Amino acid sequence: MLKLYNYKDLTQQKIKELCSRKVEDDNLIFSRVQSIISTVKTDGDAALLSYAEQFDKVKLTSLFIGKEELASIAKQIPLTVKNAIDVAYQNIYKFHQAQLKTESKVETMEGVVCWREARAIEKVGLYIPGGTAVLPSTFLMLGIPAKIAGSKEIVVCSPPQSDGKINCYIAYVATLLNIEKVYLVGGAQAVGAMAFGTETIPKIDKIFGPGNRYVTEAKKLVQNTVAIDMPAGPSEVLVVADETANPAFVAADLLAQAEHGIDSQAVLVATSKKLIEEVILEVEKQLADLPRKDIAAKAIENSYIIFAENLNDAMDFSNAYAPEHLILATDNFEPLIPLIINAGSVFLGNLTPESAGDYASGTNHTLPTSGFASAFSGVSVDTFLKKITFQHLSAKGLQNIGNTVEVLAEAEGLQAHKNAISIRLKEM
Ligand code: HSO
Ligand code: ZN
Repeated sequence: MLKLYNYKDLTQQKIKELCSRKVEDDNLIFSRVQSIISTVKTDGDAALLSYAEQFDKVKLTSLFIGKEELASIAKQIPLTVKNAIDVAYQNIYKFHQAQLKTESKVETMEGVVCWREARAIEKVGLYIPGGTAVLPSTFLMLGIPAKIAGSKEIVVCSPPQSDGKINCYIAYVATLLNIEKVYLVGGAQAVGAMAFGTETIPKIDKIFGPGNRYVTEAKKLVQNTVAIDMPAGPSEVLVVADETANPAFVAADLLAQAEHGIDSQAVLVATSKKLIEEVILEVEKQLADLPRKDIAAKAIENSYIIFAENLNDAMDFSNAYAPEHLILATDNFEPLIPLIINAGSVFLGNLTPESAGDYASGTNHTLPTSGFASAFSGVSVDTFLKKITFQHLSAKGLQNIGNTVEVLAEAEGLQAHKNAISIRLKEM
């Protein structure tokens, strides 16, 4: 069950160990993924069809589902789910729409004007996982910012079901986003196909989306050819709690994380021993009733609790861990906000579960894992944009800046740079 540590007793070495995400030997996955990618690169569609037989156990007659069929599959969606997806769509859309900002022009010297304009990455590839859990929510989280950014070509890959189709949730989200086609390709082969292109699947400029170890390894391997959103690992949560936290709520949050996969991690850092005892009991109680209890139990084995004497220590540990999700399970969360240095997404107070952000509050759930929250942001509209800088010099501007550039060019020994200024100044 959950291992318990006392923060005061932890050496720097032990903290480092607790913060390092365990990954088993990658060599086998690496060589398999390498071979899949090179086969897709050389054999194109034929490789994709054969991998579908091998991995998805389905003989595909087409590598994609077109718009009309998507619309007809989408009709099977139960009304309650359709309505829930509609609410999530609106909230995610609203939050991401607000990220589109134009920057003002800056006159750095009289006559010298500089500014930035955003342009969408034209061709983007979205990977929507299938496997043990099909995640239409991930489709919303990637598709909505792509649309808002204005990406022209949105290539969507998702593994086929055993009937060679996709489920009605994915189809419904595709219709909401006005997506032309969903390609029936999963795993490392999907990443290879989008990175290099095949007869059917267009080559894209940037790949987005989470996935299993194979997908993640594949994203790492194609980085010489395409951009990727961020390095991804198993999902994780860290809950900082004090005596105001509700043990049943905390246990539910830890288990929500644990059910994602056996290598997910759920960490509790609490300042109350009473709360810790109650959370341990609650985790056992709630776990017993979960349909995915086998998965969650394995992830819980891989998780731990730390007793910290105060919230400052708790926040220090959290920053060292750099969690993908940070839940502040305390009524008094305001003073803790400025103490947060590393986290992907933060959930404030006892009534804000991570699940809200996973699905529907508006924030994105594609977030940096494995400690990458120390240097990466989650997916947003920005992740689908490039920012291009512009500048314009008027005659006055050239006169004002000319000498500075000439002197610096001379100092660097770059005469041609200097000439590009001098030749113009002479004309004036
Ligand atoms: N917690 C996952 C996102 C997710 N949860 C999708 C449920 N569905 C990674 O942030
Ligand atoms: Zn989740």
